[in-house]
Amino acid sequence: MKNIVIFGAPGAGKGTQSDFIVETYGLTHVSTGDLLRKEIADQTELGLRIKSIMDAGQLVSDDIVVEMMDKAIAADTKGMLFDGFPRTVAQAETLDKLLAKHGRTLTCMVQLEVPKDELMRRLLERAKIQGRADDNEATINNRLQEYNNKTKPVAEYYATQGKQRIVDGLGTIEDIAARIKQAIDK
Ligand code: B4P
Repeated sequence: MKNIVIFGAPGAGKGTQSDFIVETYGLTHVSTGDLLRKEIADQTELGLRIKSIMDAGQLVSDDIVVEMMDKAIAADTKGMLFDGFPRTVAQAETLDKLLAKHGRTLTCMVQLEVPKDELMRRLLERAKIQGRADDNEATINNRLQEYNNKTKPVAEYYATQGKQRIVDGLGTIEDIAARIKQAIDK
């Protein structure tokens, strides 16, 4: 059973490539961004609490996302693709513990590498199509800063474990998917 993390800066293509990975390996897709946005859309108590944090491009607290992941892992029987999680070293450590609790280990972490100007271009393009509240230039800059300060160290965490697979995230969606498959099957 595979358990995989897809990792990268905002706009690197995590959500986009997730569709391909879950289909190829028969995994359950869990996106913390999607789960959090659903809470906001449903106007739950949690949604009301996190809306201003996400609109400002900041990370939601570890406690909230960890609780969501605990439930998601407990409900899964197929193996999982973690999209947008972990985003801090504390979340990465917790993921190892949650997987161990269910007798699982992480197979690998796929890291999509895309230069900053292309990340900005993609997210501003998505803003025109989807109108997501956090896809504007000021908020994207905050999200990239959060990524550099809090999320990038997660890459080192997996490198130390020998689980990091770096993939060039530039090119067509199909070309990148082929590179990801090669990296996972290695
Ligand atoms: P996410 O939903 O994870 O948003 P994201 O980083 O922007 O990535 P996403 O998957 O949506 O975009 P993708 O790169 O696929 O997080 C949003 C917010 O939720 C965070 O800022 C934070 O507040 C909160 N959050 C989520 N998880 C959290 C956690 N664990 N802890 C704390 N807070 C958390 O694609 C971007 C665009 O690029 C798309 O429009 C796509 O069409 C395009 N694209 C993709 N591949 C392309 C390619 N090859 N060429 C051209 N365009 C491409």
